[in-house]
Amino acid sequence: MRDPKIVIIGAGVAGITAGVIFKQAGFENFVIVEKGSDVGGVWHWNRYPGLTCDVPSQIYQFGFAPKPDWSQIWATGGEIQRYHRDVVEQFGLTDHLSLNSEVTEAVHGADGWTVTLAGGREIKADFVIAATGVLHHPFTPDIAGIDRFTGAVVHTARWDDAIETVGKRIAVIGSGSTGVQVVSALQPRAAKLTQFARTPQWVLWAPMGLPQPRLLAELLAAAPAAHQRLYSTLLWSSGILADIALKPTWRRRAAQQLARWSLITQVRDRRLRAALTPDDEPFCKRQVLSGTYHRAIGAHNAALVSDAISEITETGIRTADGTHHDLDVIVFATGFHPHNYMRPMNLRGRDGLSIDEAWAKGPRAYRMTAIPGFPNLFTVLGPNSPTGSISLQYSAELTARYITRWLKRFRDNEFDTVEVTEEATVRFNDSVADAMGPTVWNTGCNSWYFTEENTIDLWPFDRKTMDTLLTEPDDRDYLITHQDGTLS
Ligand code: N01
Repeated sequence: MRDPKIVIIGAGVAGITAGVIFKQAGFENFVIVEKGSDVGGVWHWNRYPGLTCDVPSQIYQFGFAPKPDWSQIWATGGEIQRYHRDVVEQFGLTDHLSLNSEVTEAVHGADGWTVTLAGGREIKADFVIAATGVLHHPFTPDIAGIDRFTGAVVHTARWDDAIETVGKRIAVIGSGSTGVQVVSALQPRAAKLTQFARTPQWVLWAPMGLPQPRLLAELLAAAPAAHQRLYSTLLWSSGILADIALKPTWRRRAAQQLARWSLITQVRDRRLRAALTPDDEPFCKRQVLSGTYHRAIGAHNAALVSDAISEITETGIRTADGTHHDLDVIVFATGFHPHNYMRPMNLRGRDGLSIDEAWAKGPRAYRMTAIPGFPNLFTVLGPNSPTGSISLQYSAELTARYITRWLKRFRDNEFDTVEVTEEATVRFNDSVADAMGPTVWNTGCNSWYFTEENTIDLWPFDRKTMDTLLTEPDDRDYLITHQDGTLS
């Protein structure tokens, strides 16, 4: 029997899940290295005003850590961050954590993995689990004059509480989920709020500030079995969301009509409504939810600017039509580099193959978790993860359990290295490309779901298919080496 040594990179949803599932399966010899100063991943890095999860909290939680007493139906970022901290403590991960530990290099050699941290510390491991997340490299566009501005500049994913926004003239650049939330939060107390939204997005009305009834919390706390049933029911009913995304049925059309209806009923001003009307279909991009945005952007102190930004000056932003907008604060709600995953670290697999070489044509993996050329390395919430159609926590738990199958076999001396084959990866990615055809994501919008190679980096199957693909590894899809050098 061997005791596999495991390095989990990242202490967000994926890393915490991997840690808990490994522990529950009897694997204790792991360290979770995290570049941030706290756990939580996006919920640690994102602290902008108005941050609220757009997935109801009774389903945006780990299956193994039900929380009965969320204060809102859609919890705020701060409460979700505290939940992650509590889970880490409750499930005994604290001693496994190494915070402020950025991995700069992970190299596979004859004696397994060597993981190097910024500062030079090396960790040897039998397995590396890349749980590095999707939305964690902020994207700031390179707009001419950006360094000239004398006011405050901030990206939403690196919010600085020292920035004064009350009574200020604020620009918010971007109209995605983040832009919509931050506009709603800052508008009421701004002197003027101008949103630069070169592409409007459909905003589906939802009462995001709705409190979760205290009685419900008490009932769920008193009856854990009922809580588990509620979670399972919510998981099951979220299949409707996957169905809307995957198939062009009446359900998709009805949901799209709701988004259109939200705009028509919320925005009476015809010019503003026209400016807020997207060209693409609702749900093509990650659907934005808000109960406050349309009111905020229509307020007397708010303005929507659709013209492209031509430059940033010392005192504001000039748009392509020549108008200068005087500003005190510029907020970039311009999203992320979503397809970086574990990069820019120097990750090298068999024969020195780098992840950049392996992903020269875009990020790809087998069933979200294995990459050809990288033995004993798995991703949790890797390429093609179901952002926005299936619970991420559920997907991470399923993937982590799948990985434990390999850990058990390694422990039992059944192999030394395991690496997915190129053929199996191509086969899987071909099936993904085929299944993308009828999805709503493929109806002609420009979203962050697309890679530079024009593939859609999402999960185009339902949850049942995910269960099937990630329950038991299929040895035929893997190259397995044994201690005596034999291959199977
Ligand atoms: O980022 P985005 P986001 N000039 O990429 C604009 C999750 N999330 O941070 O569309 C002007 O969607 C860009 O314009 P365009 C959620 O999955 C979840 O808002 O390229 N504008 C776009 O409007 C979400 O989908 C929660 O024309 C420029 C915006 O920036 C994902 O994060 C909350 C520009 C970027 O939108 C990302 O959302 C928040 C330029 N040069 C986020 N460059 C939850 O509640 C870019 N833009 C869980």
